[in-house]
Amino acid sequence: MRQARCMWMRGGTSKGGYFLAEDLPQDAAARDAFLLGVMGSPDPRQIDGMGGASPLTSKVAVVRPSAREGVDVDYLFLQVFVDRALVSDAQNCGNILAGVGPFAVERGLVAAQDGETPVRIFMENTGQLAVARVATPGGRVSYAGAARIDGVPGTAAPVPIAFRDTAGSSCGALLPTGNASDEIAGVDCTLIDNGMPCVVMRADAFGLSGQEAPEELEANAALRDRLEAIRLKAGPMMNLGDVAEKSVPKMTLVSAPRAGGAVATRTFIPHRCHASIGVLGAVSVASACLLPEGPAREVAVLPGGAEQALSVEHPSGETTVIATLSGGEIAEAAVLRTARKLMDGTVFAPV
Ligand code: NQM
Repeated sequence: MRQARCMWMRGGTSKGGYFLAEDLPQDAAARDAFLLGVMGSPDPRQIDGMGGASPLTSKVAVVRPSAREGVDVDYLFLQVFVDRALVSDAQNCGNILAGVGPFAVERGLVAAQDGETPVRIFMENTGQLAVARVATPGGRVSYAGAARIDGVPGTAAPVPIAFRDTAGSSCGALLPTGNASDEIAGVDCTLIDNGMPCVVMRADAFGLSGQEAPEELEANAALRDRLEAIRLKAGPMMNLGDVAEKSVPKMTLVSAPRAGGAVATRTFIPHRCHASIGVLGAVSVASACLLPEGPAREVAVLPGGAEQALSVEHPSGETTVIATLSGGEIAEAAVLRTARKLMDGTVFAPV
């Protein structure tokens, strides 16, 4: 049995293990084998591990003090696949990111201020910076508060997160093909990356309303096959190479908003349908809505102004992306998340 110090946290609408880099095996193959054991993968039920049998609850944050100027900590996100023996650093995660600030303060990597502590986080997966504000009344992390996010019951302390320069995080450019719209397998797609590579398509291109429940969409084998065929073609077009074994790009179906928001979404991540939407996924889809043309713009209702609060509707409510525009482009995107410490202790795995 191998063991490691670990904190289990909910970050936004995801959940996973948070580790200091020094507490994990330094060799990547040994680290990944350990994390598969921790989660109980590969197994659709993850019965022999901590994972929750969903990609949203089979996630890991590896955090270390940063050697970079003006940065507090470096954060590496790892997706532990549920039913495959695969650990991937090919994507970032803005939900798990919400727990990184509190974790860094709790582990003493960042000195807490009285009131609120900004934590500057370098996101290693994409080489970009996020600033999270952690509630620290009396110099201690507080998880209690009045902030509410859809997809999580109850309320908690707010963790506002700001992103800058996320365009082209993994694909090299906001629009890796240079186009707002490309046709793949007869479907009009926006291939976009503003923090998360996404393929954005109209739900009605698949004969859907865009309001279907995730379970109904997941049960639709013909839809899943069509989406995967498009995804495998989109990967190389987005400079992501062969994406057969990667969890990006995400596949988002958009339709007109129904609840007063900017756009309605259903997102495959990429094979399971998300219960809500990823944070950086929402930033990328909101960015697609702001393009002058393309499938998202065709259905979106935009609030207008230099600072636009774009409410991205999803199966369990909405995620608001505050986009600050400069010269028609998004200069900064901010989201409100919450996080909760669930367990602090030692986790074990057979390897
Ligand atoms: O897009 C799920 C999540 C995510 C990723 C996924 C995320 C993001 O909800 O920033 O948060 O798309 O795999 O945690």
